[in-house]
Amino acid sequence: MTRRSDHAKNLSLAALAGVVSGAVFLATSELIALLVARDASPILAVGSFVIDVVPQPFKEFAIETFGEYDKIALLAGLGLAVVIASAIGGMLQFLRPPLGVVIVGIAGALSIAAIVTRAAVTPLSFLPPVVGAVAASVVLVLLTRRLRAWRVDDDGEQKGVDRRGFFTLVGVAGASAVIVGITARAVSIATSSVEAVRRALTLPAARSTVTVPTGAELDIPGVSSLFTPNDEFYRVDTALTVPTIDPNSWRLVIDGMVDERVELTFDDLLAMGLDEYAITLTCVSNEVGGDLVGNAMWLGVPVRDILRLARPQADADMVLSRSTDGYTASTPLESLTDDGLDAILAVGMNGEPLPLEHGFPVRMVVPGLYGYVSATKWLTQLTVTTFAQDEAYWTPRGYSARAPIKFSSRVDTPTSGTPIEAGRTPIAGVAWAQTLGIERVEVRIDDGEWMPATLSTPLNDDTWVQWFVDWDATPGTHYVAVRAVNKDGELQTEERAPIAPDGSSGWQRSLVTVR
Ligand SMILES: Nc1nc2c(c(=O)[nH]1)N[C@H]1C(S)=C(S)[C@@H](COP(=O)(O)O)O[C@H]1N2
Ligand SMILES: [Mo]
Repeated sequence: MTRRSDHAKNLSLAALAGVVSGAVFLATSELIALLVARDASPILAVGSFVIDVVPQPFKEFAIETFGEYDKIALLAGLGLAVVIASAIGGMLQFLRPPLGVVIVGIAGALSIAAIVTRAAVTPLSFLPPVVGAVAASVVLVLLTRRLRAWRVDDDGEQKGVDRRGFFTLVGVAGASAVIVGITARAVSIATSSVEAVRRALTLPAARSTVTVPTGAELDIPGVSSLFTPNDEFYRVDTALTVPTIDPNSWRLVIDGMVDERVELTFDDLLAMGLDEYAITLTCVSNEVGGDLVGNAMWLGVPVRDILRLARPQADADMVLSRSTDGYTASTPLESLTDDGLDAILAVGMNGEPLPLEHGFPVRMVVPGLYGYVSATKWLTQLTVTTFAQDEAYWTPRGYSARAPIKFSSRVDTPTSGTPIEAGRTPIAGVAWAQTLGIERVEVRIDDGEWMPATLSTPLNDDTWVQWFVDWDATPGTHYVAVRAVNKDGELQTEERAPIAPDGSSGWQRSLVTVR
């Protein structure tokens, strides 16, 4: 073998030793996290940290490109980064010891830094990365010693022994890391007993229910159902892993500019009496024609009744709601106290307790405001304050502190991707103008006249309505445009706006192919 190819082989083996040590780091820290500090998994802490610090355009890119899989994509990217860094660490340890161990130490330090930025830090939170770094360093040192002995120092028979020693250690450490790492994570998810608690939970019956009028749901294939099933409801949040809160230990603190600080248990909240509310939720990141909007039947308690217990002071103008994972939203106080607005703390969604990913056990839902300024999931605190004094999670990240929903309309069927047959076919979709209601929806084919659509019977002014027009589709490609008019008589603006800083606008115009 030439010296050059010898060198290349040494480096690849050193890289392999590094990758195995990296796996040992992750697996050991997952195991220790499972045992002593569940929220201190280095990979998840670093992932959450990345979510909080990446610039806004990246986040938008991730949501647009990966959609619901944005978090899986992030973890895959992080995994790749770990593999590359570990391989480099292995090569450095081989060429210039102890530089590889230094890299492991840096990884441990970065993990600790990421963990302490999380909300749920405990005195034991530093243990998983520290133990992980120690275990990884030991394995890295042992492996590079063997490798050096086999490839550089030994002659003759001893070479075979060192070679076997190297590969045995690679195999044993690598396989154990994979098994321990995956098992620890799986056990951590499975033994989060909160899902079991949720399944066993029966919420009290609603004192008042929402009557769904006949004609509220159109019978047209392809149109969004009036109520969005929970498992199809869009999910948007900054939580890399879904927070798990046991309702038995849940507390809501109402503090800040109030006459009396109040603390409520889950039972206190239920004892206030639950009512049904149909409210359509919308995300500020919803593009024109997008699907980050959904309608649900919520079961909950008006926020105004809860704030009243604490008696907000006269000069307050905002409520900063906080979730267990540190996320915050700024909601105008008057949107929560107005008697005519059904801002609620929800515990139920479409007939069951809130799903974990939609905020179990308690979230806020406010008609007419984008989710990021109102719909805090995993809610634990309501701080009465002012816009001058406090800001929420998205405010320094390029989004408005106040964000009423821009009313909009969407075509559900036909879609741009699927050609349709010529002949009579319905064009149908949904339109929403939370708190005001939709007056009218109009559809235009190509450069034709705007045609009035037929609306479903509205549930209330806080929910979307379905609409349709009967179209005699002629072969070719056609532009289908839609726009709505709200009950104030305002026409949906044609002017295009991006989602930042306060929501997209414009008319949806989609190209439909007719055969
Ligand atoms: N704790 C927490 N609550 C949150 C968020 C979040 O990131 N963390 N995102 C908000 C945003 S931007 C929206 S649009 C809604 C989405 O609620 P959903 O996931 O139940 O549809 O939740 C809001 N509540
Ligand atoms: Mo959102």
